[in-house]
Amino acid sequence: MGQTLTEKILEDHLVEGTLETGEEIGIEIDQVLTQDTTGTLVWLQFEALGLDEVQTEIAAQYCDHQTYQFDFKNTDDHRFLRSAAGTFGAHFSRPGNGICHNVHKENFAAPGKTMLGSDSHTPTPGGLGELAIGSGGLDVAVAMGGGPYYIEMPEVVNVRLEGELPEWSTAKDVALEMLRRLTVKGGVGKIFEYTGPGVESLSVPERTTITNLGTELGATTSIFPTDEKTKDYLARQGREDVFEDIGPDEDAEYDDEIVVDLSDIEPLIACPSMPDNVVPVREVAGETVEQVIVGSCTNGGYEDILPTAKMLEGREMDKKTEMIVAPGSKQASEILARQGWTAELMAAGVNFSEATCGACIGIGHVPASDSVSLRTFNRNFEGRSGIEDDNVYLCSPEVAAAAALKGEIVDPRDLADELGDLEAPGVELPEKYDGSKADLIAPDEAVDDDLVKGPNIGDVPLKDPLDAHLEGEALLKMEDNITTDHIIPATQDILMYRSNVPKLSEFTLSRVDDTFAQRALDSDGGFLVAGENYGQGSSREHAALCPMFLGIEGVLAQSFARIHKANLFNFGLIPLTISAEDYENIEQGDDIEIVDDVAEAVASGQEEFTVRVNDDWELTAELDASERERRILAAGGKLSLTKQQYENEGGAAPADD
Ligand code: MIC
Ligand code: SF4
Repeated sequence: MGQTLTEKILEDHLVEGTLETGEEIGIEIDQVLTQDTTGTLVWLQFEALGLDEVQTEIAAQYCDHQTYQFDFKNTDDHRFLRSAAGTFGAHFSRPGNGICHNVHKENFAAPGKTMLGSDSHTPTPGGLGELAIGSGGLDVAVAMGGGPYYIEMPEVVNVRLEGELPEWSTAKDVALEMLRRLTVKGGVGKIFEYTGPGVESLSVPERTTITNLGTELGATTSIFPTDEKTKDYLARQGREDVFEDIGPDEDAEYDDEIVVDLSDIEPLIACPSMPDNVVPVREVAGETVEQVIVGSCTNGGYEDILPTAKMLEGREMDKKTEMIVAPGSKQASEILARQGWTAELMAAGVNFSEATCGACIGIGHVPASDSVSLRTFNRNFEGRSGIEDDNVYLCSPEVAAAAALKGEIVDPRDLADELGDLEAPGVELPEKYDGSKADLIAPDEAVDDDLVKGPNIGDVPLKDPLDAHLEGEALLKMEDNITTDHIIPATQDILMYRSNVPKLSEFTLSRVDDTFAQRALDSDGGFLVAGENYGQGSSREHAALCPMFLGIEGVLAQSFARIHKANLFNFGLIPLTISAEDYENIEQGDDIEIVDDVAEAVASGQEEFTVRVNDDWELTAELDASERERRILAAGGKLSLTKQQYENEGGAAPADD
């Protein structure tokens, strides 16, 4: 039987387990990526583990999320990250050089390699045939020290692309179509492998837009085979030498198949406030738009900004609308500037930002109250833009530029009819991606050889081993699809405490209930209750670490998002699955008691737990955990467990068993 591309790459990197769906496997990691808001904990944990040198082929530390450095704490984080990269042997990308996924794609992504990153959009280089997975920071620290990364072998789904995209339809619309069909939880436990005749019609940047947005489906990752287009892209980046011709066998067997006919795709838009709230643009046409932003790791490349420049060239934006271009990388800005496109955009009324995540997480360009903002980003979770009750729509750069011209949401095809001389810009790559590398510091150019920690950078707290008896109040009952942005928001006022867990914890779940953190501290622990897909979105391990710091013992939810569930194990919080009926019956404030001897039951592999509610009624909750995850939970988290193992093994290979 033939193999899928996923199976081929995993088999090449397999160090434990077999490639059976649902089985836990350990894989060797070739490349790691960290960024500024998760990276500080990565390196603090790397240090706490007693590791002293990066073991992966490539490790890259980017400073991209909070590059404006509004507070010395941000700048201290950046200085610490530079010192950690220098001390331990990672590449360092300076603030303003660009968003991690964009800069990584340009400089390091390579077909056939495995990669782990402490950011949920790490799958982006899947567009070049790299198997790239997002995870919590501790998993990245361990992988960087040479340890395997463990996951449950996902289902591999074949997304067969047929036909070619019509004019004005884009890769973003393909990704939005996937979200429309499958929803934000449709990809949990799955890897999407793109195949079929439609693949060759898409350029590498278009493919990476699709793999980037695969994260919003909850997928483990998404991947494309390589071909002449991949080779050509790498050659234009001056890295043809890393090209490998890889793809699935012709008779590869997949767990499932989805067919997407590209020729049926029309301009789509995700309405507030979930990426899967997708409709055709024409259905919401006419809505006044006050702000348009083109950028982010999804659509912030040269190839995304150029179409908007072509559309705006020689025209002026509507007077009601502001438009910001936030390039994904300095490489993109530099090439656009050299070619004169920056000036064209500016002349049309556009403002340029430095290359940063910024507005994507509410840092800068916060929309006005009661206004519509159209963004080419990947997430529009409520409040993420920096204002409660926001109205953020997600769309392609073409739809964004059309709205800037018209001052309202408009299908670009209709605008083209109206204007008569507006041509579909299509996709164009530069002859050479010849941006400067001045902002990328290689390990052999490092300027530091010791860690530099400012006063806001603290230690990572540890939890005690799991107790036999767990009891406490249901401190908060939440609905479906609670994101990690709800648990630990990423806006500027809060982001600057990412390296200071006690302070950051004060903001835990503040977006759902601002009395929560204090109530948790006062009640010395307790439980969280949630509906489906708890913890979707970002990889930030703070969303598990802060509840742990506040004394939370566990989460009872109908289902969990993949990365967050791994983070709950990593920080010693028990994730228990409950039925929809039991979820309905539990009330906030109820007393929750796990009747079993929890420490014993977790260690012995018990799957069903009896939970007594208010000493009145009982429910059965399930623990779906591998042996390794049970050991982590029992030890009070992965940091404690891995530390013990390193000590016992005298610093030997950091496997989790
Ligand atoms: C996001 O898009 O939500 C972030 C901010 O990039 C996060 C990482 C973080 O919380 O620092 C992610 O996607 O993992
Ligand atoms: Fe940055 Fe937004 Fe991409 Fe996250 S999704 S890496 S915040 S641009």
